Amino acid sequence: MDMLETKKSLDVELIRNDFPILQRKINGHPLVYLDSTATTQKPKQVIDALVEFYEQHNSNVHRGIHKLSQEATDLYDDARNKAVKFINAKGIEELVFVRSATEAINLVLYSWAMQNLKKGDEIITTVMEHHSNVVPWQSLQKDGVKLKFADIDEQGKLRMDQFSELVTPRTKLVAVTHVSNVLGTINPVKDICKIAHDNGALCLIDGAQSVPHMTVDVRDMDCDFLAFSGHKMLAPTGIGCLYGKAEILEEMPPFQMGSDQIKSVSLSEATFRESPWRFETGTPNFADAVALGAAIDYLNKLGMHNVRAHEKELVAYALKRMQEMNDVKMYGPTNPEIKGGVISFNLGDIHSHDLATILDEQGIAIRSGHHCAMPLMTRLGVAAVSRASFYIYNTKEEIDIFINALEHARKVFKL
Ligand code: C6P
Repeated sequence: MDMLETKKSLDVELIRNDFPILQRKINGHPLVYLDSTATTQKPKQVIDALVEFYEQHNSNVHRGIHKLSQEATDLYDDARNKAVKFINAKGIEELVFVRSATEAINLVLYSWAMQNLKKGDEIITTVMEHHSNVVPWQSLQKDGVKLKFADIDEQGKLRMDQFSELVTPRTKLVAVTHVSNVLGTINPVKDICKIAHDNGALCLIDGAQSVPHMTVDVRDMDCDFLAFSGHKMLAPTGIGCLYGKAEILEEMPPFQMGSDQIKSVSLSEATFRESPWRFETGTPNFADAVALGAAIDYLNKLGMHNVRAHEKELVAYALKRMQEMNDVKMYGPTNPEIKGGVISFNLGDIHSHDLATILDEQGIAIRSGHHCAMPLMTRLGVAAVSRASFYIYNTKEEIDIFINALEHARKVFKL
């Protein structure tokens, strides 16, 4: 037995008991859920928090002075404090609740980039980005803003040599993912932020695939913005966060206009409250925010270093098993130290949708297609890939079931 066998980072059996959906059968087989990169499953602690909120505390926040409204407001404010601490932000003024990572990036587009960028300014990003960190910046090209992409090397690592050359004093924004949702590559975000700052640019990190899986410390990383989604970290859909440095958010106008964000309104004009309220207009998604708070409690209890250690162990095991197979082409690093819990691959010339269908017949959920990363598909020279991704509730036994299913698919397709 090696160290990995003897030193269990998480008690996965206990964890699995918390996830009602893992008791389900799919097509007559126990569910093997290998699609947490798309969205994670929810533990009963999070589901219960949502139910309890609606059953016991539901009321609009920051509006009423009655008891229920006070309770709802306290729970909502607690949830924000939990999110602030989770990423080591300085205070609540740095944490804006949004619907998702995508909306967080769009907030930066509308409230910062559109206000500050002009013709000839440059944004540097990478070929491994999710569409949500490409398409918003493309929309500025019509105003003469240039978008430049750093490439990856043959192992799927960001070419830092090229990236450093692309960032110049013309660069106003660097927008890079922390972890690729396809390659699993963990980017050196601290170095990336430093290079951006040395050239006078701001740095936005897409944390959609890192915040749920590892310790992310915005002060240590020194990013200016960080975007992430609750539904990828055990929480419900429709709640996400934008972190921004206080001094930058304070200078930004609101992205949407309406209620709650307002200090005063006359018939001709309005003045706005400070961050984060200025950016959260209308009735916020307080119930899901409270459930996000419960998800953060759950992850803190496990310990984010244990979450990362468990995923590293699973990805190392899956990589080893897949490397032993014939006809498997994997994309992205094969070193678990620089790879999140994501393996994208193709099996012979089987289309990824066909493979996903065959696996689904055996209760195994993987994702197939372009994974909202079409520029990366073009760079890899493929139309689509299959993707297995792991989280706190996955086991090596499930990886064995997955590998057996791949072997079965090879036979069916006569590879
Ligand atoms: N990736 C996947 O299956 P939203 O949809 O806003 O919660 O997250 C968008 C997003 C942004 N950045 C990265 C790196 C992402 O992986 C995602 C979502 C999912 O890969 C759904 S397409």
